[in-house]
Amino acid sequence: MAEEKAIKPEKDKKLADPMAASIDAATQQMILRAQALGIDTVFDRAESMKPCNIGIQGICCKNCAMGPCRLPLPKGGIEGEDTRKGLCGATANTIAARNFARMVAAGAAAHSDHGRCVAEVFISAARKETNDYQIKDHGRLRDVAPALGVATTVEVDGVMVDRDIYEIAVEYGEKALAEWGKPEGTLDYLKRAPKPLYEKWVKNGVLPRNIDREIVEIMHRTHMGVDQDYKNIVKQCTRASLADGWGGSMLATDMQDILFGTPSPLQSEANIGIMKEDHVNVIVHGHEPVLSEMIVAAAQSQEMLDYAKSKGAKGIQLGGICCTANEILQRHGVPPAGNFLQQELVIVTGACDAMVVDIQCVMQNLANVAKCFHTKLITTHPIARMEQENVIHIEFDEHHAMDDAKRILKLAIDNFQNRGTEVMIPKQKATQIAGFSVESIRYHLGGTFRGTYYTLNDNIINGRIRGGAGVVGCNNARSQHNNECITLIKELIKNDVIVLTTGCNAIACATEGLLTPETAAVYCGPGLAEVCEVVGIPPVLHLGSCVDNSRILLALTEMVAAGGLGKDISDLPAAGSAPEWMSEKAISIGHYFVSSGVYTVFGGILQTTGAPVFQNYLFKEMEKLYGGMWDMYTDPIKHAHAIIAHIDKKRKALGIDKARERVLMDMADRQALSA
Ligand code: SF4
Ligand code: MSK
Repeated sequence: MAEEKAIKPEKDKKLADPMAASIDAATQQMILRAQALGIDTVFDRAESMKPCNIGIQGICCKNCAMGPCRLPLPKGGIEGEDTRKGLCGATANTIAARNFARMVAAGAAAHSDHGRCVAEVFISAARKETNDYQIKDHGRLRDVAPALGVATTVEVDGVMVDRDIYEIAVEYGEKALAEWGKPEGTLDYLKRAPKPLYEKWVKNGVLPRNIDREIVEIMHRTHMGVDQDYKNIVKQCTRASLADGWGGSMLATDMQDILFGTPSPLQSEANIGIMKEDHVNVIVHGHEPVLSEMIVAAAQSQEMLDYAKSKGAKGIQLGGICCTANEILQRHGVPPAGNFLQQELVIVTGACDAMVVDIQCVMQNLANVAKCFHTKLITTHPIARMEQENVIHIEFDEHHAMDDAKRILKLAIDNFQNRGTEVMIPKQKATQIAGFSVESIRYHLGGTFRGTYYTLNDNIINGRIRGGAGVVGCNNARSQHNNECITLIKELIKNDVIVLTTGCNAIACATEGLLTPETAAVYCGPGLAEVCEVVGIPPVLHLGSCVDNSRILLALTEMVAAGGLGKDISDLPAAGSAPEWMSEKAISIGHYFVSSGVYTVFGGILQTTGAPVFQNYLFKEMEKLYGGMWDMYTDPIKHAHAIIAHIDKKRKALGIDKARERVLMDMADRQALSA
């Protein structure tokens, strides 16, 4: 029982103010409960540990044992020459650029290694080495196969016929996996980008050669005494981040869609209140959907349902945290129980019978919180284990995936009877529509011209929709949970900016009820509200998990292809944003968006402020190379208006700045506009 195992609150320990820590009532309630039980959470730890003032500015180097070398900005700023240097002579620009590059490398590695694992499962399924996974979405495979040079038809007796789908899958899977380490050439998927963007990458010499090489090269270049030109380091950041966005992440999304189905809109719920007192509650957390897909299937099996009933439960309630949540939400409607900062709190309910984690964004303190309750914490991935003794490791293997999933579920079901009596599940949960993809947006916003992004572009040209913003990323305990995300997005949709969202930001939107078509009438400007009402979509479209930011790249590419809004992504009235970012993956995402021509604004602080010349390169000079640039705003309203100002600048450049009555235009008219 929770109270028996709880740690006594430390005297004089600083505790978070729940109201200041989160805007979400369920979160506030669970923070209070944790504090009453003497269980510390990330919110309390953020009170007692403040960030290092030099590290946060990006100007601490620990790349060799002569350091750490710390280069604080002089009080009053730098006048004249910046003479700061480390023992080896590394300047503040070099140090900050190296630190930034290592974040890109870690982020790109995380996404891409996830993609590699999916590729391996994909190949097993294609070769029929496992019965648990099939090639599910044949149409999607046929659509993307040519991008890796895989033929979908074959000549038989002089006639072109469809190739066997499993034959295509084997060749596609093997070519996909080769993208991580091919010895020659450049990544095949880069050619999916608009031609002018691809040409910019060629001109600037940044086409990634293979995924692993670009990440390794960052680690080499940032080793002591190698690359000491911040511009050259940023160039490698571009290569590695493109290898993530247009490589590892995009391949992961495609292969997951082919294996598990391309998402299409569905209804679900979100927040801790999705947990049920009379059900076995199993929470999956992390990023890779390969195991969680099996857990979903196992939880729906009669065998498991009967077993749960035999132990006194009414059923099995699955829920998710972080991006594993988004993966099983978008394909099966399984509701997320919360986002990154809520992971400890679902255990604090006392009703979490098992939490199953895979990779990324999993707090080690989960083990300490689980120890205070009956919760079984189960790690499943060979590269992501925990040192605490109460953690169970059940290693997942795609060759007996269903058996692994059932074993995990049985553990959870057996544990149902061990619950204490002090269960407290907050009531809060909200309805959401999730599961948008490039394909479903094309369908919903394609109007009578379904098959293109015609209607979306047309509504931007006629001014009903002012522009678009991809608002993505994490929560960060240094700011009020969900506040920056929600304040920013409400301001954007109020100003007729349609929002595409992924990751924990999407879960924040869901818990705040922004992912329903009805939201439009309450929060949107008149133009966006009208479009949402006519089409029946929410003003904020949930596009999935962190690797699914690749969907946003392709949605922008579709907008360029549909015509009327310029010739490149950088011409579009669109922007990117990560208001509550915390992960290195967000830096890789931000950099591939910037390098793809997107003005990208981060909330909180970027660890670049201690090196103003380097920061200026990211914030201003990069625009000359790729058309996109970084920016940073702590205030979410100013953040929103920086995006709106950028959208208006692009509208003006396109000649569509004057709001106009909707005019029906044909393709020639729209092409004339972009000429
Ligand atoms: Fe200091 Fe240079 Fe070593 Fe960095 S690489 S810790 S700046 S001596
Ligand atoms: S999970 S990377 S906290 S979005 Fe993708 Fe959320 Fe950020 Fe992790």
